[in-house]
Amino acid sequence: MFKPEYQNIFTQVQVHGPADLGVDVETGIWERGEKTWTSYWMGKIGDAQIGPLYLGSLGVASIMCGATWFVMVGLNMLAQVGWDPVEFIRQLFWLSLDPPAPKYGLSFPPMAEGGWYLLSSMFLLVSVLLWWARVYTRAKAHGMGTHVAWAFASAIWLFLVLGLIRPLLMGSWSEAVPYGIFSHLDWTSAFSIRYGNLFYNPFHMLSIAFLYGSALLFAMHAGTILAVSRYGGEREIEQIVDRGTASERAALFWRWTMGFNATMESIHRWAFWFAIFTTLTGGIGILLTGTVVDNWYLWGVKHGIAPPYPDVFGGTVDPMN
Ligand code: 07D
Repeated sequence: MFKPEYQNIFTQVQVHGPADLGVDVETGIWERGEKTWTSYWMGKIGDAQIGPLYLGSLGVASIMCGATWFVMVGLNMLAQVGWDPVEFIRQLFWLSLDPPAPKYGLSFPPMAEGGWYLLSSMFLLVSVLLWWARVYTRAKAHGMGTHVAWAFASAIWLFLVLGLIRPLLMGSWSEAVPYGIFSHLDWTSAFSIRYGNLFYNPFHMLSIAFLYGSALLFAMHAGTILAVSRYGGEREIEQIVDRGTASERAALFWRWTMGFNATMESIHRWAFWFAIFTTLTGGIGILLTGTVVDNWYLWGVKHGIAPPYPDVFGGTVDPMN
């Protein structure tokens, strides 16, 4: 019989006890916060207990830099609509803070012609790096591994390639990504077309395979655990030592359906590496574009990946020649 409660996206059980302040950890110069409260609605999607929070020096500095970037971008957009808040909201998706024009190369342009873009970018960069340091140091302070920090580093690698490393190699800040909703989408599309269709870039192919693979793994893992949660399957780690029926059933299910099963540990290693490889390969693909390879379609033809167009219009021509 169909039991809709098993398909519910909301957490089914909320248990409230005394506030859990967590294990004892080093906090540096910052006092450890002890304020907590509970939220029924947060309890629907996660732990109902909010807090205690710990921002620390790195967190405060990161948020200040991030907020500076955000406000700089916002004020530039507001200036573009003559400081009219209604027009700001109406045109928000089209507004954009753009990088300098190509003529400025790697020099610092006038503020209104990309100066604000570069200055704000510096704050964004520092903010992201400080947040990474916070993730790393908090993990250390908790006696944890630094896995989350290294996965985050992979995303930062792609972010750095797009906004810093590739523009430096190309000799122009104009190569960087604009800050705007539609403008960054247009940039992505124009980038692909300019370099002969990114679909032929093998690292874009890999990145997509890992991105889709991450989604598939996530669905398989989440589905499996929810399916055995009636046997306590969501207590994943205990299942390794506290052998019950949940993980055995889940493992056998996969051996029956595909002949092989991941383990309670290895499924998380699969997920971790698929996520990391999405942005790691992506960053390599972007780094090579325009620096080593100027047209991915012609590159694909040359290496037997893509077929050349039929000779009816005089064959495939390199638009750069
Ligand atoms: C972007 C970087 C990390 C971000 C960090 C955060 C802030 C602060 C502020 C909250 C995500 C920094 C912090 C900004 C936030 C506030 C206030 C991670 C990022 C650290 N593509 N494509 C990919 C597909 C096409 C293009 C990746 C599919 C076209 C370009 C991925 C399709 C064209 C680039 C992917 C498709 C094109 C990509 C991104 C299908 C034109 C990249 C992975 C089915 C539209 C990027 C190698 C990711 C890349 C990228 C998927 C099509 C262009 C796998 C499925 C042909 C220019 N594409 N794409 O996780 O790595 O990003 O390319 O059509 O740069 Mg693509």
